[in-house]
Amino acid sequence: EDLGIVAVGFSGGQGKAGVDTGPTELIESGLLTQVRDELGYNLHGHTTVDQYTDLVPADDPPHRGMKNPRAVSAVTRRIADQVYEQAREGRLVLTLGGDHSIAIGTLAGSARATRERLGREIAVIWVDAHADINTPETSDSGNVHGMPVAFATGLAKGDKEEFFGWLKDEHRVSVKKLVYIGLRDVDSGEKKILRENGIKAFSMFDIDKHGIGRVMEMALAHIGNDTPIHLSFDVDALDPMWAPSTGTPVRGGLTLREGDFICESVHATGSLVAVDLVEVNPRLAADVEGAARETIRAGCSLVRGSLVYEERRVIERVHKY
Ligand code: DIR
Ligand code: MN
Ligand code: MN
Ligand code: MN
Repeated sequence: EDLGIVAVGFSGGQGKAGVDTGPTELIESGLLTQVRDELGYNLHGHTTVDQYTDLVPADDPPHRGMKNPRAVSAVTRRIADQVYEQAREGRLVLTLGGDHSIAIGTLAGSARATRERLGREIAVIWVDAHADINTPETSDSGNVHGMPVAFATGLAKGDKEEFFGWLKDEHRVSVKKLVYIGLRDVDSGEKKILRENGIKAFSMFDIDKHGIGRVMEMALAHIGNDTPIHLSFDVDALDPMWAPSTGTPVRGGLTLREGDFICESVHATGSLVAVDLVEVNPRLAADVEGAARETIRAGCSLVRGSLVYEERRVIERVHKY
């Protein structure tokens, strides 16, 4: 099987340095060699980390309250092309971030390629402690990593070309085919947006109430059978116990096994077209022993889960006889 890689060394969607080193650390820990040698994927695309330095302007003052708006717009525009080029070949695309603003690009690229190739709209499973659906106007922080879902769905509109005006209908995803899992820190403006648009969301409360197995059944039922799925996984969906090295950790999150189960369940549908793993910041939580190493391990586990379900199932098969 073929896998397109996009490795994004970008941190401009939020204020903490170091998240741009996430993909390098994931790759250096052996993620891509495992995917190639153990899971048997043929790798294509950008297996060295892109820093996008040519796209980051020296002067980038706020626009509509957004921080680094020109840089984030230009970088996500290039990411959209990089993902599109892999996806139009019919490859599953793995993007390693970087902060979650990069999903403006990954969703745009996979939505466009899936429209062209299959004549279909993608569904989005957004696994995160946060909803990332602020518009520039509702955002308190001005950080674009809190806005990617708003831009991808068209709830936030770009204006000039250099301020996300390059996003066209072909890049958009539908709020009807969007499902959240793991929410526990949602801004009041975002709650209003979720409510008014009838967006499906499974918070940590729902996971505690129903269990992750039932939540995944309901999430996948909402999307419907046979719909191409883009999985966007923010490592902060995991409890900080498993993923301490991330920019905005929130306690009371998913266990590593619940995170893996989400990825495995999505893989098992056979409908996965793209996976993002974002917000691994090895520079953070340096006071916690082994924090960066454990966060990277967790990230690798999530990616492997999204790419191979059968391998883990073998154990069950062996025990049957
Ligand atoms: C907050 C935090 N809702 C914001 N968002 C984060 O800045 O808009 N997203 N941390 O991952
Ligand atoms: Mn996020
Ligand atoms: Mn988050
Ligand atoms: Mn498979």
